[in-house]
Amino acid sequence: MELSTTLAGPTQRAASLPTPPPFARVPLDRPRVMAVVNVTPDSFSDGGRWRGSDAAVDGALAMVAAGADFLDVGGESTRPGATPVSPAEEQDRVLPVIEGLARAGCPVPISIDTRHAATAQVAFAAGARVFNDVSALRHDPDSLSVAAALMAAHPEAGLVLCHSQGDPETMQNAPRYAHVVRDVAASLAAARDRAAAAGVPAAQIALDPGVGFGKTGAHNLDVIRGLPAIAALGCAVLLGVSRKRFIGALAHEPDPARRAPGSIAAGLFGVLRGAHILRVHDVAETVQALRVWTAITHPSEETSAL
Ligand code: HH2
Repeated sequence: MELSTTLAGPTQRAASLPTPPPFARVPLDRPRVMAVVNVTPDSFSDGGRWRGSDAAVDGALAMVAAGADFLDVGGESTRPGATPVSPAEEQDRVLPVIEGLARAGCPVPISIDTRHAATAQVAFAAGARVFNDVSALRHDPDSLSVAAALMAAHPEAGLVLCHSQGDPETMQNAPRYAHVVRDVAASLAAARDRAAAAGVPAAQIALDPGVGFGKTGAHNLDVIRGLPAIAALGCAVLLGVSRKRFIGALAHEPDPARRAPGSIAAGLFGVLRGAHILRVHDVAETVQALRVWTAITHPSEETSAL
């Protein structure tokens, strides 16, 4: 069998869809990197990484220097089985970092990774311009109206709606779907429509299939393969596979900090299938992989002069 025939199915691109408009002012004409800045004691791979907010600010700016296009600051772990934290505690963790980044003139948009409307509000007041909610505005009853108000007040800002089934505490207890790709795409379409009905334009929305959020390893692989169904919804697509449990299982690597190669493999495949933004811990490694990827997939003056 011809190699091209063998590869036709799984490597098919997201059927030449138009490029979505810039997300939080970042053009999506090439794959972009969102760096994870967790200021939590218990995140599954980088919990406790920073000793204080100054170290987190320095670490985040180093990730920008390494090529990150967004910084995603989070103060609550949403790993499976995580204990929820109060909005007040979450804000104590994230605000000094967002304020420090804003003071330092951070050149890329700062995202706040939160399920709490009040945290999104204070984060925006401190300078954040992306609201990333892994519950797609379902966890906190105020989130829909707050997201709509923030997006209206800041037309250059972005909203990430991420699919999850259940809450972090219980979501990995036997997750079930009739058809995981169809169910996730339908749920994201509904989340987008709900936000649109509240006044958020589709151009300000990115959709994320929520790898690991109420999904088995097989579900995760299916949603990555099925990304064209999500890209077809017409919004920017964000994908977070970095260091996740299914990468560890496939790579036989129990240490999350050693899962960059597997994460990059999954991320690049996601880009081929329609992801515009990869949420990653290993910024320099991912940026290098994407530069080579982009040079091959998007011939330019630079590549023809090699
Ligand atoms: N994954 C995590 C957290 N936030 N946001 C989006 N949009 N997509 C994701 O896949 C996603 C996310 C979980 O990863 P991490 O932040 O590294 O771990 P923890 O939740 O333990 O802090």
